[in-house]
Amino acid sequence: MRTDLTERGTLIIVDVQIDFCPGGALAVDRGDEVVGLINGLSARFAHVVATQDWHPAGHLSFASSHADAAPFSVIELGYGSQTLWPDHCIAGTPGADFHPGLDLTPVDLVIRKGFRPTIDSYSAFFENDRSTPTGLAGYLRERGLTELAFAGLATDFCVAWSAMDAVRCGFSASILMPACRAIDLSGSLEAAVAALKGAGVTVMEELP
Ligand code: VGL
Ligand code: ZN
Repeated sequence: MRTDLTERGTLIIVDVQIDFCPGGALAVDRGDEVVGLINGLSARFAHVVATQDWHPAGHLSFASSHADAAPFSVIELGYGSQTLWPDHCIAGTPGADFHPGLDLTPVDLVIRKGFRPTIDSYSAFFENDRSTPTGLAGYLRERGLTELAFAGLATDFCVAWSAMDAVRCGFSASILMPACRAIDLSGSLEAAVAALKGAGVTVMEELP
């Protein structure tokens, strides 16, 4: 018998936090629109995990940590190129909280990322050196969870990097596009969607 993705799969809710919603420090256009859709999904998925961007003050990914650097400029760091962001999601501050409308009741695990001062972490699985693990792959494997669906913020950064790494780690991955919103810096959304499809991520234009 064919079962629905929601019955087999694990929903991974990416960074639905105050700073990524309108009015926040790194607001994603219409980012708050995902909240109700994600609540509807998480009530139906068998397993739910949420990620939380969680940076110390003075994090190396902040433009304010570099002399004369503008937010949204790109620099080279030891682990590769890094977009410099406005200060956001500082651990323990209100901006790092989940959106108040997000239903956390169905969430089995919250995984924080980006807490090391000198390395960013877009992906739920690895920091931006693409090799330091967050522990999420081990958690999912140990629980026998192999089929992952991603929703949240932002499509072209943390959602895309998470789904790419999921496939790299041997999971199957879908992105639920209606429940994601993008930052879209100089074509980053189009580039991300092409890369996702090339990597074998299922880009779903309708919700399951
Ligand atoms: C994110 C930029 C910086 C995201 C997090 O959640 O997509 N983007 N930190
Ligand atoms: Zn961040």
